[in-house]
Amino acid sequence: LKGAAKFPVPAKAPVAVSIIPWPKSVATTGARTAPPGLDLKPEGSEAGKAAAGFAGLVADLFAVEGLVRPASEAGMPVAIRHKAGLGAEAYELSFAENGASVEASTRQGMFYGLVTLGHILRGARQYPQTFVFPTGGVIADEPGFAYRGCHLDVARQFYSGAEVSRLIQLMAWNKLNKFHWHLSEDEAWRVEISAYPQLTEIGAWRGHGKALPPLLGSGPHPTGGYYSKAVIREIVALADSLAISVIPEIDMPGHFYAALQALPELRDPNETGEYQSVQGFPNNSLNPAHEPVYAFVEKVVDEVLELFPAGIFHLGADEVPLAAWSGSPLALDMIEKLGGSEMRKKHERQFNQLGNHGGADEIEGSPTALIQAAFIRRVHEIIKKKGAITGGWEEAAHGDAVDKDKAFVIGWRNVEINAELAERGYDIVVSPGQRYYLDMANGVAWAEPGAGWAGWSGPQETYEFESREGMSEQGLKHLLGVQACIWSESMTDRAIFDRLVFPRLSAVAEAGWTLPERKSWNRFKSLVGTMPIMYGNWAAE
Ligand code: TNX
Repeated sequence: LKGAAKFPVPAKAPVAVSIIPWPKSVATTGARTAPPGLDLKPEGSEAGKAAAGFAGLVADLFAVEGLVRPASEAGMPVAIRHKAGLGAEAYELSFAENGASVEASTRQGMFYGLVTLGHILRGARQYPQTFVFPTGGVIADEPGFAYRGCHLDVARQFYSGAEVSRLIQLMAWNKLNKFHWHLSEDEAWRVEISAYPQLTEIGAWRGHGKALPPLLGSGPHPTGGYYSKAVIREIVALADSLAISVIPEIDMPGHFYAALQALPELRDPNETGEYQSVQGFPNNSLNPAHEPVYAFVEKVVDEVLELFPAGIFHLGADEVPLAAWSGSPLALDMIEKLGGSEMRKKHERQFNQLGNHGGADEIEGSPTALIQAAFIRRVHEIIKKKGAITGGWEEAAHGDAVDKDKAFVIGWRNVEINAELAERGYDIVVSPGQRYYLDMANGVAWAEPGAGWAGWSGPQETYEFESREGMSEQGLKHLLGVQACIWSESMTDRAIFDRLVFPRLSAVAEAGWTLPERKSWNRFKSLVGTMPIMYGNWAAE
């Protein structure tokens, strides 16, 4: 053929393996045609669990590819066994002419070794001109951070249990290990609480006579929904099989409108006037001065911790309006008790003078902050009493309301806040809106969906952000890791979700796993096309 020379097939395949996030050390040798599926040969019960988790994962994510062979068919043998002395999530993956072995000291490490092998196999199979399957050598790997999270806001849009499971599977394929589940908001309450059925009967739905009028708030989600305890248990078990722990969030005291519509008795009965949240919700915050609130919170904490065995309760604490409770006699009395009559005067009918505010710095030293900190302290004590750790957004650190050794906070408003909080001794997870909020647009092109309050961030900007930068040696000791946050106001359909979440989820995952000196945008860019995304795979319930 005459024109054929113009499009030559590469004579020799480049020696490259496809892995995201990139491992600590890759010393593989040789190249062979991708083998048929893997024949997993676990030794011992932990190895068995890792193998089962992996086999289930690839069966769901890559149904037609058959990465793991059924027992009846011959695949490439993969030994999975215990090896002492490796770190909690570390593994060693060794290759031979016709076989591989995965060694780790934990089930998690074994699972990650298998995931790496799965990446290599898929790459070599699907792009044989680009990626190889090794015949020798070792990949020795472990993550740079212990906390590698992804958060999902299921209030602004409802995601079915199947959709949540699918996201968790994609997290596992990226070696993310913490699923932060944002279960309550102004717009909706999404978790079954037996003691208060109204929370979901009313608070999970909008429309006539329900928590929200159809058009108030963000996002058209006319039907709503919630997770039953049975569904949550299934999802938590799935996550566990994929080395992911689940962190539930009940956002308090702000962002509480739906629950307050369901349980109006939680309001100060004598409250007057209207204050607004930054998103325009009227009187949306749980009142720290109303005593029945604490019995309610204790019940919720109880039931939630019973559902989520990770032993972490994220209490939210973000964006309490500056004028919150300014028309509540109970709150004004509390402010006076804690801060004197001047404070009380400052707060009285504040809603007439000030607009909408969110963020810790804006409320610092304000009357609102005073009683918000008292609220967080009390809820923190409830959580501690149950033996659990408290999570919170950065505002939870306001007024030093939580014990630093029993809590962690997530910095979100800017890229500097994390260094400040770490310096003050808080364990922190880094999730700046500017880089890790996956609802922010990918760019400024006219057709890009997404929000813009924190600017835009393309995959490269997200990838290249380095959370360790600007941290002192002391601060680095408190840096737990990184988190991608999927806020859902913009996720009005699934194509938009995919456009916003992928591949930036993988970019954050690599930032969480791969040491800064091993990160490379060019390598990441050349590999990321092999990563599965949600598109086309949303299972209906
Ligand atoms: C700020 S981040 C919020 C959320 C919004 C998000 C949108 C945070 C703790 N609060 O309520 O969904 O921005 O980007």
